[in-house]
Order: sequence, then C-alpha cells, then structure tokens
Amino acid sequence: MIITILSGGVGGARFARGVREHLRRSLPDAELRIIVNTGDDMWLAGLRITPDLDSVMYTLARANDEERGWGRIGETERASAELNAYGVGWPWFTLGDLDLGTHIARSSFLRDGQTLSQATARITSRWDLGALLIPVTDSEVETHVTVEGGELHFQEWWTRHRARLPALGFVQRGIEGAVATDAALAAIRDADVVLVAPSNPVVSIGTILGIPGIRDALAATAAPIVGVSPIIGGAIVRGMADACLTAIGVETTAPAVAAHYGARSAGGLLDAWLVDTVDASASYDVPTTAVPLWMRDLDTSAQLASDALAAARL
Ligand code: GDP
Ligand code: FO1
Ligand code: CA
Repeated sequence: MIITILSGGVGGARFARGVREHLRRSLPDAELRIIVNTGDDMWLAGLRITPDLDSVMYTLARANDEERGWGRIGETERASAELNAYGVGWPWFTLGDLDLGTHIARSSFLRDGQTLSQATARITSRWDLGALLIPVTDSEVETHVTVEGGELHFQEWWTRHRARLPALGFVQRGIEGAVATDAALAAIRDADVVLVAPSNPVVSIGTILGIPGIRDALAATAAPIVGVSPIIGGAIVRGMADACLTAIGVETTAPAVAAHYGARSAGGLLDAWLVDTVDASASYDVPTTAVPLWMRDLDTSAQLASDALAAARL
C-alpha cells in the first residue's frame, strides 16, 4: 500500500510524523511518500536552502527544534555570526552551524551536477526517516510576493517582515518550463490514498498544485484525495498562513479553505475534508468529517492520521 502526502514544512512535517507513526502501528507494510513544496527555496550565501524539505527531514529524523518550529535541535550560530560580519547572507535569516552542514552538503551535490531529488536522496539517507521525501520539482521555482512597489522572495517577506507587509499576490518565479518530478507524479499515480497535509493552503499546497503536471496527476489518480484543515475555529493553528489566505481573498475558515481547494466531484481537489469538532456545524462543499485536529503529540498526530485514512475508507 502506498500513502502519499502533499506537504509544506512545519505543519506538514508534524502531520507526516503522525502518519508514519500510525503506519508503524497499524499498516507496517505500507510505503510513505511525501511530496514536499520547494517554492520557499532560495540561494543564500552561495548555498541552496530548501526550508520545507528540511523541516520534514529534521522532524522525521527527530532532529528538529520543536520549540522554534524550524531548524535543528541543539543549534549554534558561530558560522552565522561570521557571515553577518562579512555581510554575507541575510541578517534576518539565521543559518545555524548544524543547518549549514545540510546546506553545504546539498549545494556540493548540486555543484557535482546532481538534481535536487538526487541530492535529497543522498542527504535523507543519513537518517532512517521511514518515508521517501520527494521534491515536487527539480527546477528552481521560487515563490515571490508582490507588495506595494515591488516584489520580494517569499522568505524575505516571511522572515524579515513576518508577513506583515500587505501582500498583493504570490507568483511562482521560474514556473515557465518547470515540470513535476517523475517521482512526484508516480507517487500520485500509484497511491492508494493522497493526503493533503494541514499545510499553508497558499504557499505550501498551492505552490505544489501550481507545478505543471501535478493537478492533472491528481485529477487522474484512482486514489481518494483527503485534505486536513490547517484552520481550527477560524484561526490557523500557528504561524502566519492567514496573511497568505487574506492576500488571495480567502477567509481564514475551514469551509473557505475547503471551497478554495474545491470538491473533486466538481473539478476540484478533494474527495474528503477533515475539520476540527469545533467546525463541525458549518456547511461544506466537500464531504467533511469532524475530528480533533490538534496535533499536540505523537499519539494525537497518529490518531489524526488514522482518521484521515478512515475518511478515505482505508
Ligand atoms: P511551513 O511551510 O513551515 O509554513 O508549514 P506548513 O505550510 O506545512 O504548515 C503550516 C500550517 O500548519 C499552519 O498554517 C498551521 O495552521 C498548520 N498546523 C500546525 N500545527 C497544526 C496542528 O496541530 N493541527 C492542524 N490542523 N494544523 C496545524
Ligand atoms: N524562519 C525564521 O523565522 N527566521 C529565520 O531566521 C529562519 C531561518 C531559516 C534557515 C533555514 C531554513 O531552512 C528555514 C529557516 N526559517 C527561518 C524558517 C522558514 O522561513 C520557514 O520554515 C518556512 O519557509 C516558512 O514556510
Ligand atoms: Ca514553507
């Protein structure tokens, strides 16, 4: 059995950890494949930074900083202080010493002519992640934010401006000619279920959906497609995704995101939608199940995964 997840970074990683745990307990022979957003990626200090791939990798490797939400546990910033002294990189974007190990390794593989997928396979093989991490594309497609008077890389808008600069919209720079990786298309085609993680619907899931080939693969797959709401009771659980939803004119509610994704029966994405019990009474365009959506720990995350698979009749 193949379980495929569409994932961004932190939220997707926590959900993926729950799915892995549920499979370990109940479906040990199932294969877990995670298609990860690469739109947050960028070149910085001469290194290729891939935030969402790293959030998923570090979380599944149990090497993530759960408090801070991103990066490595036990991180230090000696090299980063030197980069700042030289005016290299961004002062508002900290590259920790352990994290730099990952970026240097990835960048050296890329300089050897490897694809992002090949580099990701090399890097993730260091840990026993129990899942295959698949970049949605090996092309450099980067999310930029249009703001009053110009355009910023998503990472600058997110980390320097904390998403407070009103965003007029999001563009995928480099999308022309980009294609989904064969592994991503196969993971959708061959899946027994596709789970849309409770990730940022705009810059995580939306970016994945915007990569040529992905939407067609999702429309064609025999697998049921089940989404999990990143919004509980009209608020996102953590982070600043609401700023992204507002920018594209979508209300920060579980029904509004379901409508944004659309019902598969009406040409949209979802066969089923999971919302929290507090959002049970709202009306939805998609067949909806209400279950606890807070992933407080491994058990609640595994339970959410179980509920998501149940919604797919698996
Ligand atoms: P990012 O790429 O690092 O921003 O992370 P993602 O896009 O994968 O996920 C961010 C989203 O995860 C946020 O908008 C949160 O609402 C959502 N999220 C985080 N924790 C939880 C949780 O416990 N339950 C649910 N349902 N959503 C969560
Ligand atoms: N997020 C921050 O808020 N501040 C940072 O200094 C920062 C550094 C950083 C370095 C590497 C990396 O992979 C992620 C990093 N992030 C930082 C998180 C990143 O902006 C988010 O994980 C996602 O891209 C948001 O979707
Ligand atoms: Ca992200």
